[in-house]
Amino acid sequence: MNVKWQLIRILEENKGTYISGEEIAARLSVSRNAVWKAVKALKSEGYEIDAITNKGYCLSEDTDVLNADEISSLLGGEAGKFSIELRRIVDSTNAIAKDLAISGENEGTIIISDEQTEGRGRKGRKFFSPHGTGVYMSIILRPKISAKDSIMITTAAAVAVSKAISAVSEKDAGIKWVNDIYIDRHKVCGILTEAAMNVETGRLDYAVLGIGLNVYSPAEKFPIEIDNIAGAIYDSDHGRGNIRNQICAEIIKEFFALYPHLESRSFVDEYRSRLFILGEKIFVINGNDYTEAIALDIDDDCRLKVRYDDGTERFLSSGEVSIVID
Ligand code: BT5
Repeated sequence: MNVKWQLIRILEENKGTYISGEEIAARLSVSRNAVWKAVKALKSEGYEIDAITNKGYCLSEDTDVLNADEISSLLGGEAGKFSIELRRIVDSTNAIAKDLAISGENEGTIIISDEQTEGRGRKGRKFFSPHGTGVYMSIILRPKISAKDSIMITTAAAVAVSKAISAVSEKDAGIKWVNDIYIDRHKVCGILTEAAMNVETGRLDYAVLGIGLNVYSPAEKFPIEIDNIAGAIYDSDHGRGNIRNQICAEIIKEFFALYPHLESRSFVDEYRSRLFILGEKIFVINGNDYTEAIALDIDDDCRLKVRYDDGTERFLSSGEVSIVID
């Protein structure tokens, strides 16, 4: 364990109170100068650490900084299966993970960023990914499934994220078919799975599972174009803690518990029970067409069964249409 990581642990244990440089140096068996250097490095990564002569160092109660070592430690015995790479700012974690997957990177490599400049959604849409408030994560997968089952990656992830949110925050997180997680009728998370098929076998060569989650609302509000849609687990003024690392670890644990069951679809009942749109009026979007319908159910392939105003019923596939809630 390097000095920086051991120092974070000590500061976390004493969060909100001062601990002297001398005591930290003694505990880590390093010089006070080495402690000071590690503090400086942590501050540059976003940790709010106060330093007062004769009192020492104090980590602000409101610190919530993403940290790959902390996520691994929260994964416990599972940690060895993953290689977690943390970035401060990237264009898109999915873009990076895709390049790595193409160059042969193993399943279980996870890219997490604190900010994205080109966060992407489906069909060329953008995913707003500001600094310090969310989690933007892409997981490289090499699933042994047929390409037609790839939607199951997204649906398993939707179950995993909603369970992880509820476990960490006790908030009720529901799924909007097919890839969005909502709290109080606001979108807090979007999921984008990008995959490549091996044309000879019809199976997936790799898949990149991208998850974007608003943990805190941004202090300066969401951009106007998504202000009505977007929400977050917590308001911007909510007290912070080690929440983002916990959520990352929970999502990884929950997703990889479902991952062996993509073909058996054993989690579809849970997906269905978390869908909050069933029985509700929705609009089916096909190109520029918006058609009113009632969402009735999903089948085992996670196609959405809807009834249109004229009484006709159809199964919609997520590749063809999107929906908006009323
Ligand atoms: C999604 O697409 O919601 C999938 C988003 C996936 C983002 C992750 S972040 C990590 C990884 N790296 C990436 O580059 N992407 C993935 P879609 O269903 O097409 O929804 C996009 C729409 O959501 C936009 O057109 C906006 O209306 C809305 N939106 C954009 N940013 C949002 C945000 N931060 N919170 C809530 N809604 C947002």
